[in-house]
Amino acid sequence: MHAWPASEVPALPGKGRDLQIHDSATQGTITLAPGPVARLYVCGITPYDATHIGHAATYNAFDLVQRVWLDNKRQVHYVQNVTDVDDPLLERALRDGHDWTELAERETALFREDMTALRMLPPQHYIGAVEAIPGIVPLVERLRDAGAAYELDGDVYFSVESDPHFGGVSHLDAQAMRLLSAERGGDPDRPGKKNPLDPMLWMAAREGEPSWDGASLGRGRPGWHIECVAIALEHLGMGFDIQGGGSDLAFPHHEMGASHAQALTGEFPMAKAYVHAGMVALHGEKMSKSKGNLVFVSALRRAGVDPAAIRLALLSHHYRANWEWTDEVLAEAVARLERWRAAVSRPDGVPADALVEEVREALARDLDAPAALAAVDRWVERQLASDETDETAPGLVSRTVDALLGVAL
Ligand code: 5CA
Ligand code: ZN
Repeated sequence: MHAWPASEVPALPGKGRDLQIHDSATQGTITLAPGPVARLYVCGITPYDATHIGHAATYNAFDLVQRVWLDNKRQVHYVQNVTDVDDPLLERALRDGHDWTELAERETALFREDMTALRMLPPQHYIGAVEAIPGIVPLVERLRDAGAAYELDGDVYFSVESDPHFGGVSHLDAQAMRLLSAERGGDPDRPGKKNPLDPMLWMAAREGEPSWDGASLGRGRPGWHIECVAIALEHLGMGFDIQGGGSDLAFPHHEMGASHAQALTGEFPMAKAYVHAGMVALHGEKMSKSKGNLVFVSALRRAGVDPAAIRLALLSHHYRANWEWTDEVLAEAVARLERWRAAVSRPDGVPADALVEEVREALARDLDAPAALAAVDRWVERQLASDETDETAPGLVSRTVDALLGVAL
């Protein structure tokens, strides 16, 4: 699949710091020291509805990761998937009488437009589940042949008991796992499973549903977790720096992915850091496609909201916080954008070298975007009140805000 065009990232004087980031697996903040090429995998959308503010907030967090690394003079090798065949997508297509491939293509195209408008840097590899199937099948066969998977009425399940580290990403107890498994795509109550939590690796073809050649597995389609493992291992390899997504992916998705990879390679965990963004809510409940309480990025854009203001609204919350989208959040961001633009539109002003370091420091410290915004706010306030004459200052601030926060002033 093709991704979307990259906005330019201006180079800043000097060099940024190493990224410190909260890792769910070790339950603490770790300093990542990637090689010259940092490796990032971010779980992509299931394209059955448009990009909402919750998605945008999560992708914003990982866009900041890229920007910190780029400023730290690393190259970034970034991979993202599109779950373009899965139960919720097929169910939505059936409900609305649409062709499932057309639905997936349409929503993926809209996602690309939204990401471009928000200045999110694109992945180098943007891979759909369907196109990954030829790589998924041999992995499932290997898991089965190694005794880490078993068959149940033609479907193939992964045995969580084959992984001694199981639980090491999400640290949940068995009861919590069981509840979340039922909520998030699992089938803990299906009779015949070795462990209720065991996730499906390969689903045998169902009447009326799309299916693909699975070699010795028979016709069918892939499970969700093995999709991301296959794509990540093919394009990044084991031990990449970050696997990212919203906190609702810690269990079962990232837990199961780490287990699949452990069973395949003997190594744990697949990523050096498991990074999870908080959930954005609307009217007191998590924004979700299944509940339908959504604010779409595309709808805001159509209503004339500047994408830079949407981005500032996302940045005004720490990525790990759970927060609520309200009209006030957006109104504050619109006002902030106006103030910042007024401040940099002067031909000269307050020297900004210290500001560059403050923004760098805030972001390198577990992506503290609110602290970065506060630092820019302080410069803006002084700038709007002062008669200093540093001619490089407004340009430097614009470049800093663009390069590190993805906001075009
Ligand atoms: N295709 C899978 C990942 S492989 C999937 O979870 N797709 S998704 O469309 O449901 O979600 C895409 C990303 O947005 C995930 O990282 C998910 O955790 C995140 N996300 C979904 N809802 C919210 C929300 N309300 N707030 C923050 N992030 C969210
Ligand atoms: Zn994923």
